[in-house]
Amino acid sequence: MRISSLTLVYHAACFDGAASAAIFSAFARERLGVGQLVLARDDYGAGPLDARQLGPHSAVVDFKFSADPRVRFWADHHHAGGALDTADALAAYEARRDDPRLIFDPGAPSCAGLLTRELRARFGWASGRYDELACECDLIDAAGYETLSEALDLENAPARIALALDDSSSRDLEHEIIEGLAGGSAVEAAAGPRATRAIADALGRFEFQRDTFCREATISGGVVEMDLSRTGIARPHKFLPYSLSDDVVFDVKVVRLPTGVAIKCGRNFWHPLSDRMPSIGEVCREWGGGGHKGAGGIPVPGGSVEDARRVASEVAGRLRNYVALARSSCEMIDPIVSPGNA
Ligand SMILES: [Mn+2]
Repeated sequence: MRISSLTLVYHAACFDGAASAAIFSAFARERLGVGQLVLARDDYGAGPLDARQLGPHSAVVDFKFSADPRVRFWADHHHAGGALDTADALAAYEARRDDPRLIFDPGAPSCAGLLTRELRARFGWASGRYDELACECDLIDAAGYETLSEALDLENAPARIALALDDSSSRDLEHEIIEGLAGGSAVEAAAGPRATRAIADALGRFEFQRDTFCREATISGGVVEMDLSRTGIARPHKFLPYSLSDDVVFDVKVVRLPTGVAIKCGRNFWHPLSDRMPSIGEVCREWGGGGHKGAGGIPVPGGSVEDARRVASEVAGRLRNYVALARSSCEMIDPIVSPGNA
């Protein structure tokens, strides 16, 4: 079947979303004979997929499914609660379970990796030029770095593009990058005019965050606390707070968002105690928030900065208890590593 025009919805402000869109657009042109591709963005903040932007033939990558029959293709790796977020979407997915055009694996580290594998297996579309990009996405989207310094290394093109996308809401930038990545080279995608500017700006903001964190952070008992509400930083870098000291297991930040003040929390996967810590999303749930094991948030609806700081210090207190507990049980379980025997 030849499709003259296809609308491609991708996960906005995300390297894996852009890479998935790049790979799928190549598949659509080469394999489906699509003449015109219309790119549309959507993001997880805002309920179900925005059906207003769908065309008669649509594909969705790295983003949630929709029961709308115009969604012909779908690929996602987000957990089921996010990817199939409504009863309608879930029922429509179940009804089309055997449709090879629906690709879902919540265990896949990235959607781009999932797409390259499955487009090859299901449609015989093998394009080796995206294998490297898919590996980069597996690393970046699942934060699969061996060390914190690898996670904070911004010398390579994929990491720089990811930082710029993370920090931007520009459709034009995303489209330029998607087109660049479709060519198969992250280095070239990073060299486009919009990307060059966006990367320089993002690196500047990254350094500003580093300085600000050093100034605002209080570290105690394995937990770093920061009030960023007066710094203009609404989207603090996920891993940068862990570089403040070797002893950071968790971070708890007060931020000011357009919707009000909120608390953002994270867990440092590279800390030796991390594996024995509870999911930070579960901890946030106790204060009315949510998230997953590595990152969580708590809204403070209608609250003041002081309210948020109070909640943040309660959460931080709880997290310090978990760290202390793990440290003391570590001494009991394994006397070789206990400080008393060092
Ligand atoms: Mn993804």
